[in-house]
Amino acid sequence: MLNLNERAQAQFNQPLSELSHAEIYKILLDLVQEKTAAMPQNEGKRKLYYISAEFLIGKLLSNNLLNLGLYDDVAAELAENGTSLAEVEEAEAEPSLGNGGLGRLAACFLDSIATLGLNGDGVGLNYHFGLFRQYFEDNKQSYKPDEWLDHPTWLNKSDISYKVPFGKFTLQSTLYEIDVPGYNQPNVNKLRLFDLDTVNPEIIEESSINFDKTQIEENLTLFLYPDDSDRNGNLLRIYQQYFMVSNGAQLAIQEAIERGSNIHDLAEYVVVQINDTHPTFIIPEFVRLLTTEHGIDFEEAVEITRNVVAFTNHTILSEALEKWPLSDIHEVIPEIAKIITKLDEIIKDEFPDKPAVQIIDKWGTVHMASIAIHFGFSINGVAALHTEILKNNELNHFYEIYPEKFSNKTNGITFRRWLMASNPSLTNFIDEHIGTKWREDADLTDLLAFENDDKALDELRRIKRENKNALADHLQRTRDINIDRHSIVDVQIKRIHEYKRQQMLALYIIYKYHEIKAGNIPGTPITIIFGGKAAPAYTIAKDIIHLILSLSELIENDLDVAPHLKVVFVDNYNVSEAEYLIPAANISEQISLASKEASGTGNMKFMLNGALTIMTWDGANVEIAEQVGEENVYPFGKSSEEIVNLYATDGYDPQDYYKQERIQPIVDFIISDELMAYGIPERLNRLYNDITNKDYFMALIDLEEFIDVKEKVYYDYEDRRDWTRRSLINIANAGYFSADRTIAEYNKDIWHLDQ
Ligand code: 26Q
Repeated sequence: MLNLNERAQAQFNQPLSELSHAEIYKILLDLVQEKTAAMPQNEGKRKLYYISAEFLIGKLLSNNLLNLGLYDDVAAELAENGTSLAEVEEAEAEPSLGNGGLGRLAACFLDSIATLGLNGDGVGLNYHFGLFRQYFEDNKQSYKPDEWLDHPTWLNKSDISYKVPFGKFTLQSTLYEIDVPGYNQPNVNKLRLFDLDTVNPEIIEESSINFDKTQIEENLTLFLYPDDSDRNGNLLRIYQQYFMVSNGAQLAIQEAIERGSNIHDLAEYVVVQINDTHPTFIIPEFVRLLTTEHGIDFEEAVEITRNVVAFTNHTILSEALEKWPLSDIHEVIPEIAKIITKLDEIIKDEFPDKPAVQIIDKWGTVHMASIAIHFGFSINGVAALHTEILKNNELNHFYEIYPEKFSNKTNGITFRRWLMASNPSLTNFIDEHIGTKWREDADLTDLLAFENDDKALDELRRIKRENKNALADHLQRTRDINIDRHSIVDVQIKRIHEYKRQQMLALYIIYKYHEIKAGNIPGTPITIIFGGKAAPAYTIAKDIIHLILSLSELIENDLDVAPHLKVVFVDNYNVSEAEYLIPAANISEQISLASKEASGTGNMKFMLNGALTIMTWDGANVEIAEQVGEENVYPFGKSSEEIVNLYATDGYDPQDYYKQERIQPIVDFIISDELMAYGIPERLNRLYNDITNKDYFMALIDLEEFIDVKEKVYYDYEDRRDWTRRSLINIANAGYFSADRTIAEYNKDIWHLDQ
């Protein structure tokens, strides 16, 4: 018994049953904070700093209760008092500290690092308004600041603070910390978020996300990825990145010295994993700190740094590989610009005939990935296919020099959040059928024994139905959206990007709309759900949102079609929305253009929750098919080799596909009068022209095959028993995608922390 009622009396002078959700939330927040504050930190000579621009941690109450072993007791006491954790958690604001997969991966990793008892903290920034809060108006994406800090949070203010010297001024940081307990572990780690006391929300213009980009003291930690379409925006990003890494490096060095390092042996005490290139300035920053603050000569400082830093790459898209003009770096951080120039000289001396591996190119642009690969000791990709493409294509010049630095670490997800906390009915089902050992080792294969057990399959169907009801209630309560509770739930949730091909699913919707109009009624009504944000400066991505919202409205208003097909775009998609959507889904849309999705992690969450995957041969989809068997997924589309080859030979022309009989009317519908009644001509025309003339991410190349596979999927769903059987097989084979497995691999091959 936790005696929540006593706490209710002490804190609010009322019994628990009289308190609001927000008040109960506060009680539970305090309870958990007291527990974790009393737990010792993980220890060990060597410590990991996982440094990342994003930590998409989601709400923490359920997850922390679960990891601390308090979940069942709290749930029981709340039930006795007429409420539930789900209701209480509605009062928690989701921290807005991330954007997509890279940020959520960092959060899953923190959970696994703590669960494996490893000595490792996260390091990042405390963005006051996060990315942005997305809402829809006139079928368009609009923006608000995400005011998550106005609610009670898990942040604890520390007394740690560092001076960060920019060229023109010095800023003093404040460190906030969030405790990270592992599952059933006696010790905790921390997520450490640096901030600036002088940040001033007042500088944001009324009902917008615009602000004066030159007021660094006031704007530095306002937003994640502030608009960088002009020079001041670029400079602000450099200010942010340097502020993050300078604090991180100073923290790592100080703590290493406290644990006994004499600085020369820093690499025995510290390993820094940089999450994509955003924290790459930590390399020259270590060199600066070691030389100027700790009296080490330049050569040795470079050598020490090289043994401390490891780099994870999350993309092969060239536009996402960070490059900065040296002059911009010089303007913000002249000392760092000088060190980068010296590092570049080392590389130019060593590899005079290899311009592809240079740090500073002939236009004076600094390639951040080059710094990370030359001056880190490890580089890894995030899925087997992705790592092969890095080695053989994108980063081949580096692989030839440093084959020993390259490795693959296929991504994973924490089963604590993505199964135990978000899908308690399925969790109970698993416990009842195979016991609870899977909670430790993620091995679910014993479920395969129930493949033909009618009782178990019926139970599994009932769970999916319940989760659909929970989703339907949620959409109804939060957005006044009504979905058919008996429909097949088909979901694509991820950042909006052409390579992920939300537009291809939109084109399929146009196809299906006309099929239904023609009288071909699907056996079961279909609900297709999208969620995701478009980067504010990414015009085509915003046009894709507009197309989907316009289609949704058109279908809603068509009384012939509406009973059979519904299209929902969930606004402000985030971790909390995912926790409703994924357990309810029947179909997982993983349809990126082959070779472009580094891994995907949503794909793993859907599989674990019993959805069947429609997939291209891309990222970790390849490994999902390998684990579950090709007969239990729905693959289609061109292979990554074919696509890589098409890019190399400039061999794709959308007109070749547009002219196909089935395709042309679908694409033309984008600019039809019918759709224009709900859409904006400028946007729909722009998207139409892009798809028919450019289609850089080849939405049309796989459309024929996609339509056929979609039709097969809906047809197969009519055999509920066999569908549920394959759903069970998917769940049973998801164990490989546990982040605990991924983290064990990082530790064995890269970090070498004591356990
Ligand atoms: C780059 C240049 C300038 C400004 C911003 C950026 C930028 C910002 C965010 C580049 C990349 C990102 C985010 C990338 C991301 O989320 N990648 C995803 O990482 C997941 C975890 O490894 C993978 O599963 C996904 O496949 C990958 O898309």
